[in-house]
Amino acid sequence: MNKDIRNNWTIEEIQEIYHLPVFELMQRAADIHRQYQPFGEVQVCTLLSVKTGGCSEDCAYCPQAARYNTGVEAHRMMNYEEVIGKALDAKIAGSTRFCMGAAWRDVRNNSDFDKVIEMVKGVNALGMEVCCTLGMLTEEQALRLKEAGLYAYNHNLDTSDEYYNDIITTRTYNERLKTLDNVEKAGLSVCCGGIIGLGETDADRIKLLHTLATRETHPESVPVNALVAVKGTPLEGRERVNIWEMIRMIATARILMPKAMVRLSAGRNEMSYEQQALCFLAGANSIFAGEKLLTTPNPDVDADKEMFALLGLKPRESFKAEKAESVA
Ligand code: SAM
Ligand code: DTB
Ligand code: SF4
Repeated sequence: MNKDIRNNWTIEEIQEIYHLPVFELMQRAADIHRQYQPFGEVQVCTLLSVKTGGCSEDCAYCPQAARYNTGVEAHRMMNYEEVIGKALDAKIAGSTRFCMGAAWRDVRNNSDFDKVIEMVKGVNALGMEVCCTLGMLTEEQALRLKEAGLYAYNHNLDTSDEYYNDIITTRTYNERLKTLDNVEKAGLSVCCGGIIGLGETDADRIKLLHTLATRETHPESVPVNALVAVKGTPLEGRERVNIWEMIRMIATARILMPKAMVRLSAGRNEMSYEQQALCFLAGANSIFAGEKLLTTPNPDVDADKEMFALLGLKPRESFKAEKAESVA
């Protein structure tokens, strides 16, 4: 049993790591990173909102919730050709993973889901890792996605169990956990992380990391989002998280889950190259590329290319985890 890959972390141990002096924390994270991840390699993923806005949920951070006036209009599901075109553009621009998002509470067995299944098949045929984030789903729905060629499913826990109800009241933490189990049972790769800057305490962040790092199998990828405070949402006035908080979160995630891809997700648009470099040094090894996340701005592809060149970063090839397993 590898001493670094553990799922018996205690809250106290995580607390201790999270509160280490920054240089010590980063050094520890960088050591683990160097040992478990190819050095200087960063996964480049592209997001596309295939069904935007009009969502029934009350997630306090989300510009797509129908109940807030954020200026995000509700759209019908995008058509197949358009989506495949966007995936191809993303591939040409250097992305190896394509993630399709829908502003749904949960997946329904209807014609929109049939369309997503076709999109998954189409993107998979381009040789990209396909990911979806569609809200809660059953094991049968997860299996249907898997059979269509889905590689990963994103479903965030967002924050601690205790703070969850202050942010979302229209579903429970346990329902989220159940979906993660369904995703795992279907043999899909789990992408699960959270958001900082919602007004949570350090203890909430530590609890979230504890929940992720004590799962029987760690998520294959862990997105760390900084809140994008969107006008019209209940969190519109929140202050931007400071970079050191992002670094603490990333470094702790890296130490707790050495083999996971830790994704520097929302919030990158406001970060300098230097700040992002610190995040990579702290163990982040994945980003979302392209000028839009789902509805909010993200650095453009040329700026990221410049940053990769300046820092000497290399994009990670697709299906690397599977290729490594088949050799072992
Ligand atoms: N509707 C599905 C769901 O909630 O699972 C999938 C799409 S949802 C927009 C995906 C994730 O985006 C959320 O779980 C949340 O972590 C993140 N997110 C949404 N709005 C955000 C914001 N303003 N800032 C940072 N992250 C955000
Ligand atoms: C994740 O953790 N972050 C992404 C992706 N998974 C789906 C979404 C960020 C959304 C930011 C707000 C927006 O653009 O609407
Ligand atoms: Fe809907 Fe997902 Fe936004 Fe919540 S985070 S309002 S479920 S789209």
